[in-house]
Amino acid sequence: MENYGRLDPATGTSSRVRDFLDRMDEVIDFAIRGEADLTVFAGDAFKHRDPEPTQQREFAQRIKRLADHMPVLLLVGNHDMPGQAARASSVDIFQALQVPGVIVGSKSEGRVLDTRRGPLFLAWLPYPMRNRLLSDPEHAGKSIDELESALRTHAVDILADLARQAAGHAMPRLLAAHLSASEARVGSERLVMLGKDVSLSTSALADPVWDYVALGHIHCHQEINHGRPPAVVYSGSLERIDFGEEDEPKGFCWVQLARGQTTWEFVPVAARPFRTIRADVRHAEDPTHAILSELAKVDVAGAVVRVVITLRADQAAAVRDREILPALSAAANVSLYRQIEDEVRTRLGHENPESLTPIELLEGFFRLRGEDDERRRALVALAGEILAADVQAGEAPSSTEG
Ligand SMILES: [Mn+2]
Repeated sequence: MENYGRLDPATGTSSRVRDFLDRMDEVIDFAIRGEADLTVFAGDAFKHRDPEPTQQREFAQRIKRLADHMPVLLLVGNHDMPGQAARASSVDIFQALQVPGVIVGSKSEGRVLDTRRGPLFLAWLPYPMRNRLLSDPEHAGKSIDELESALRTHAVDILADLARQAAGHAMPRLLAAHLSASEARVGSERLVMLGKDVSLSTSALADPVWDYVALGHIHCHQEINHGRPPAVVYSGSLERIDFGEEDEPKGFCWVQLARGQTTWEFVPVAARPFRTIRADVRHAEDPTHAILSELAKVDVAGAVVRVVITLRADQAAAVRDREILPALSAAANVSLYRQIEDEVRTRLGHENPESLTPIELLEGFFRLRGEDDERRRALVALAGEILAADVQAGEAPSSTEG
């Protein structure tokens, strides 16, 4: 993820990609220092399935360093996956080169893995992808809802089969999966995915046969089995993707895996902070002075910062960027947003915005932001789903499927 970054001429990579690599180094240093027996990477190595060579090299160097010390499972997430099954994922190269210690989880599987402190049963399920079902003639002509239901059944069947296999092994058992659990809180990745995502209920994952369930896909760290065994845990992303994740801690999970006695902890990493500073200066005599005094309250050192300034149209000339920006020189990245009172109405292109529906307002907002037609339609469709889901939740509070 390169947003809020700038190109670092010394290394040829985005400063934000460097942040992710630095966090990865933190995890690897911790794992090696702590003599970990296994590393589970729960998917989505890159933003796209065709990462640029520099990013591939930096990722590969780190995986190699880790794999020299312990086995590493690289689970394949949706961002790593090609649309067609015959094409390679962004991490298949590790399999092709048979890098010792690296297991690429491109197809679901369970196996006994020997580690320096003994064997465990390790199973994994990569992202359940709708496109893969489409190639099966059994599903030809099905609607999107029917496909979604078929895909969910398919994933649940695989999980049940992996659990049956695990039950035959009297040793610690770990399941890794890359998917949405319907009880999980989601954030900005909802927009990143821009499409419908099949979600499974936590009960399909929380089979007591497992000692720990490691999940990838959702950026927000959370445990979704309410503290009951097994822990079902999204480690979350190592860095923030956008301001929606401003208040989320970032890190990884350190697990002491034992049959029936697993313990785990969340270990925070030094992810780059994101800070939103709001300055409503509509009633200020000197708007620039008022903004500067808001800025002085916040530690912006090294942070990705956005300043949202609310002002009157006649104050525009009194907000002086050349005085504001130097006050933010310690920040890693700065964006200034001006919200001008009254202008909001005319910008929406409607004399009476109060008469617009929430969806129409949102459509107008995305238009103003300059989103292209295709993305705008996708965003509005997603918003429609979210609004509809809220209505459903209100009608049937006992339902956990959303
Ligand atoms: Mn994902």
